[in-house]
Amino acid sequence: MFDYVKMRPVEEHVISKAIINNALRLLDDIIQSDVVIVGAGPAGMTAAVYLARRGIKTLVVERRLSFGGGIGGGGILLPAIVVEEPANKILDDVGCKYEVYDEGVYVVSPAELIAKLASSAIDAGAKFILGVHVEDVVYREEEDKVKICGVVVQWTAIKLAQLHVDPIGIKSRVVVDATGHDAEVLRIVQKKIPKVRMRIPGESSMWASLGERLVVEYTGKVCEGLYVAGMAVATLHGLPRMGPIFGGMLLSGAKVAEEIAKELS
Ligand code: 48H
Repeated sequence: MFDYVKMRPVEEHVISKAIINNALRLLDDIIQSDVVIVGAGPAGMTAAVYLARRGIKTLVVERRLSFGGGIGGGGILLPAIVVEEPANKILDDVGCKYEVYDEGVYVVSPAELIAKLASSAIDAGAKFILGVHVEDVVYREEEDKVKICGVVVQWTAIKLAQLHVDPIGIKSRVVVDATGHDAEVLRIVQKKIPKVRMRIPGESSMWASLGERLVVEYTGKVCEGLYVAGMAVATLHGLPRMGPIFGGMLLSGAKVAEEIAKELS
């Protein structure tokens, strides 16, 4: 039992100093990472699990103050999502329970999936910063070839307040666009670095099984330093959407981690 009477009194300035010291140490560390993943949805968090488990210095930046992206909405807000094989192996890997609904078709609690993906990534050593919006990329050009070398970030609160505050740059060997339907990083590159010749047709209408297969198939490198995973793959390649089935998102995250690990090794 706890001794509820003997709570240690902590002065306000001590609380503030503890936060400032720790947060600045973290920011100083992550400002140069191997991989920056933009978006803490199912694809981004799965990629973070498998990158960090390989010992790769991984940072996830998420504009909201919470994990999970589209997982939490379930299907029309009903608290269940579907995962198909072989993505159940990823559920096993992060310790997320599931029920068998049909052969090779599983039902998962959105809250548990969010929690298990996030805690597995953190336990493996990935760092998360919430409330941070990626508004630009850092790039270099050598011999006519563009390389993405990092991201430019701003606090989401500053963005929402529409204040003019200059952002800061984070250096990384690889950036992953895991921003979901909007494919925000790819759209930045399309708009600001025309030399990459990015064409973004946008996702197509629903065809669950085809969308799931093709999202995984087309997951991978977009140009030097830039990879894409999850729903952003459908946006980039004009693939069908799939609704509240998440095997493709998880496998896409695992695949992008595998490909990046090969490149960085
Ligand atoms: C920082 C950003 C920025 C930014 C966005 O939407 P997500 O869940 O993306 P995926 O690809 O992991 O999963 C897609 C899935 O949730 C889904 O929507 C499906 C399967 N739909 C099928 C259908 O038919 O509709 O997560 C993306 C995350 C979110 O948390 C955003 O807040 C975040 O990225 N994000 N973070 N800077 N510029 N843009």
